[in-house]
Amino acid sequence: MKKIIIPVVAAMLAITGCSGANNGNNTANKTEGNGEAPVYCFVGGILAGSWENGQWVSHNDVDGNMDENSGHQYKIGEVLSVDGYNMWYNEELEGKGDTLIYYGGYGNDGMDNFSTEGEDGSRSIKMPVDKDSALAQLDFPQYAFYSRFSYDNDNFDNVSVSTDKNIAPENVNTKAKPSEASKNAIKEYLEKNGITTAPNLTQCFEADFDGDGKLEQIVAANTPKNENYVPSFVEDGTKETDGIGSYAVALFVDDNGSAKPVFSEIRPFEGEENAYMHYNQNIVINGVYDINGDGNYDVCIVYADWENGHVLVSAMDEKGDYQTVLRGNFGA
Ligand SMILES: [Ca+2]
Ligand SMILES: [Ca+2]
Repeated sequence: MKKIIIPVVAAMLAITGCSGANNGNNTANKTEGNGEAPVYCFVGGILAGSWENGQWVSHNDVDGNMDENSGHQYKIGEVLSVDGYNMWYNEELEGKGDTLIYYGGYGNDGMDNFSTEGEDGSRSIKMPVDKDSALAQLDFPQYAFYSRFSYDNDNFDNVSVSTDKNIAPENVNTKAKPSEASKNAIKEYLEKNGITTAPNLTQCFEADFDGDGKLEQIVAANTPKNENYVPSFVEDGTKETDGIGSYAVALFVDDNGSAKPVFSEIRPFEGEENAYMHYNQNIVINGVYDINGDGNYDVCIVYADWENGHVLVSAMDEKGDYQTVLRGNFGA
């Protein structure tokens, strides 16, 4: 079990010169009653949900429902009555943002009355929002609401959380070379699901994620595509469809070579008529963190599809299987 290292966070904040890091004004972060502040989590600029009262609360349904009103409706006063969001990128703390910046989306008309317009047409709201204000009573937009916490850095919408705790597991190699076991695991997993399209590993994270002294890998794989993002099997104009298809998968590969899916979207190719469905299908792992501080790692994912997509957090359950615990939807 790893320990949370708050001094490291404080030191990094000091180095990056962020305001609000050490002002001791964390009262807005506390819930009345149980003392543990909720941890709100944004992945790829979309609110995925929170960890509160000992459980995950998902912004949209985790079962795949793309309905705009699915899931948990947050209030602005919940999400923005904190003193800021710590922004993580590549397993490191980039800084803390005390302003929500948004560019559009659904259902944000009310927010516009309380936000400031920037030169680029974006709008911003300074945190913490007064919990008793009219703004705090508004609903937080539930679908396709893209936001970030700083103008200064392209990485600042990667993974953002409302906790000051260190959420990065120790010694994560984000550019690890996929092991033979990982390569085999992806190949076998695709074949087991009827896909013989060439395996194409796009990311590999390596660490002792479970604290047993041995290294595990989390690997992502996407359909091979050309420079125009067209899946190679579509471009080939193949009429042969057996076993061909697009995929976006992430596997956890244990040190003994056994693998478990962290995320899996597999789509068989059925010929020209459904070719477009394969174009944008893509998974990116934005990071592996411990958002709720329970010692188990939580995989933060952005999955894009043809006309929509979602961000999600996948966490290991008591049986050792991965389940989507947080999800936020976006798209047309
Ligand atoms: Ca291990
Ligand atoms: Ca965790």
